[in-house]
Amino acid sequence: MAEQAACSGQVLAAQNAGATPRRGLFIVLEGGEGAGKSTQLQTVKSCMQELGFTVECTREPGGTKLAEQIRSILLTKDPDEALCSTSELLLMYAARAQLVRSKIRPLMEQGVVVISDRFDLSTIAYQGYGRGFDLQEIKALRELAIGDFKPDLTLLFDVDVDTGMQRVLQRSSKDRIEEESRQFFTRVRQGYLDYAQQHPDEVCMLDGSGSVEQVAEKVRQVLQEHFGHLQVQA
Ligand code: T5A
Repeated sequence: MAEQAACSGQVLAAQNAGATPRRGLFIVLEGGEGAGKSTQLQTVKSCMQELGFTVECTREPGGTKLAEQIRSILLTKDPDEALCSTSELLLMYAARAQLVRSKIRPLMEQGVVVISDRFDLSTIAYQGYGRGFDLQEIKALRELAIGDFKPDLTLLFDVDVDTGMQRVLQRSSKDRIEEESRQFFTRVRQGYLDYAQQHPDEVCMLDGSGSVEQVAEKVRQVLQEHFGHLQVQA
């Protein structure tokens, strides 16, 4: 029920906007650790291809040569020097500014559908709610880094913190941020839930606790509802 309500505004907006997109689309997958978004990236990609779109996938932080170097600083724990939270926040936006300008926007101008594993909502959830940065300060940095650029649709995969952490624990190694506490990830999840509730026209929340195939089926339904009516330009 909440899922349908969260999605309906975006469907109407797309229909009212006319049948033929003049540019590509930008679709983002979001969620806390182990929510299953990277697993569903392939579902989103193949579904949009089946609808006739040319698709490119990327990720945050990263996605370009320079932004991947920033990712490495962000996610690799340095035994000699801790990365401070302010540097972490600024590096997230440095990577994002680079990715939007050198990859996402140019691809969209060619009519490509760009799908990203994480984007700006991650910063609100992790650095805002998780680390405690003021959301207005984050907003000011966002405007500097990417202006008013935002996704056409964000799919938010939601699982409870324990389920997500259990899934991640099964992996052999954790990155620097994955080593944070359960309380940190509880705040991150709250950040996602608050944003989704406040922006139902931007975010479509999906229950990520079912099997991979059950979640994939919901993803296909949502994409069909949002983009199935669009005509792909030759
Ligand atoms: N970050 C990022 C910030 O702090 N601020 C920012 O602004 C940005 C952009 C990125 C890190 O950077 C932080 C957030 C992150 O900590 P990452 O390597 O990209 O790091 O890692 P994550 O995005 O967190 O990826 P995860 O792999 O942890 O989470 P996913 O992508 O949600 O989960 P996924 O799909 O890899 O699945 C995890 C495990 O669960 C299984 C999978 O097989 C896998 O083993 N799984 C399921 N199991 C059962 N049922 C399902 N439905 C399942 N779906 C997946």
